[in-house]
Amino acid sequence: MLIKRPDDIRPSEITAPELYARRREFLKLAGLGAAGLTLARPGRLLAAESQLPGPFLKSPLSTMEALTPRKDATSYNNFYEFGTDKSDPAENAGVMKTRPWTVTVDGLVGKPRTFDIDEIIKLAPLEERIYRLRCVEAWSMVIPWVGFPLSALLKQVDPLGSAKYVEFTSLYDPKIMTRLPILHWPYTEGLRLDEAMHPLTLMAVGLYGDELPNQNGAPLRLVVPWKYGFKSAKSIVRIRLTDKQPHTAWNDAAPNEYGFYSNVNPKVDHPRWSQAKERRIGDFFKRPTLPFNGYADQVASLYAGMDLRANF
Ligand SMILES: Nc1nc2c(c(=O)[nH]1)N[C@H]1C(S)=C(S)[C@@H](COP(=O)(O)O)O[C@H]1N2
Ligand SMILES: [Mo]
Repeated sequence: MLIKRPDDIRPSEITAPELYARRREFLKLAGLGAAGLTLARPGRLLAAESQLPGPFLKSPLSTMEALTPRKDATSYNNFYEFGTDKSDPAENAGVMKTRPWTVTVDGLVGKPRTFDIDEIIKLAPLEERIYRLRCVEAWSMVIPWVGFPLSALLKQVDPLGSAKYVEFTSLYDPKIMTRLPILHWPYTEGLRLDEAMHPLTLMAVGLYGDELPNQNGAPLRLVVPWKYGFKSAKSIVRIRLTDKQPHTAWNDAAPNEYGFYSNVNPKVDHPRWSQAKERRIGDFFKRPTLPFNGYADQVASLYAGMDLRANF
């Protein structure tokens, strides 16, 4: 049960009459008429602060669960480049410049290319996708992302038959980021190519109808909803297709604690704590953690025949 505090309600959530009229005009222009069901909530449609091209398609892949308050999703973060406390990224990430920004997509591809972020944003229609995010630290949130399937970006560069994995590299700028030797910088993550091409795998450029705040990984971050949160690399500058399993920051730092696959698995405990339950941010009581974070129907077949205890 979510009760909004006044300071959680943003101007863009309050639909002024003139904005509402403009929205109806817009729908007419877009030929969408009464198809409002497929669009994002009215109050978000014309969010003045968002530079993202809308309207956002409402994804049928969204969970119907109550959203985590925007304030929590943007102030309780993990982004170790900006500090290890949950409040550090919101306090420190503001100095990161997210324009101009380029993302190089290369490696085992037919057409390697460096994209400008504003080009990427227009590659595919943006969708609002509400996903659960389950952190390995046993807390979770429900976040309305704005983004597009990673497959739409990968198709632009023609992956070669020899490509088996995808490596994601985050920005590392020691002038503005921590030099703490907890992880090897830059932060990297990796997926198998079939995981990367799965329709649930999202490249996010926004949340709650607006552009991503820096602390959430602006201007482009990965979201893989059936894996622990740390798989979802933030502020990505490079995506490389490879034939070998990529190194990943957490696996390199503590291989016995963080595997390459990192599928949410309530039966495989972290060496230092149980993964059977999780605390939804804002809730008092813990709830059981679901296999693959509740996305088993869609993704379990990717791992048919694999021992998910050994491949944790
Ligand atoms: N570059 C980078 N990406 C990162 C991290 C990080 O420290 N650095 N933390 C990860 C972890 S542990 C989680 S749980 C999610 C948190 O995303 P959020 O802050 O948007 O909720 O980002 C992931 N992506
Ligand atoms: Mo995490």
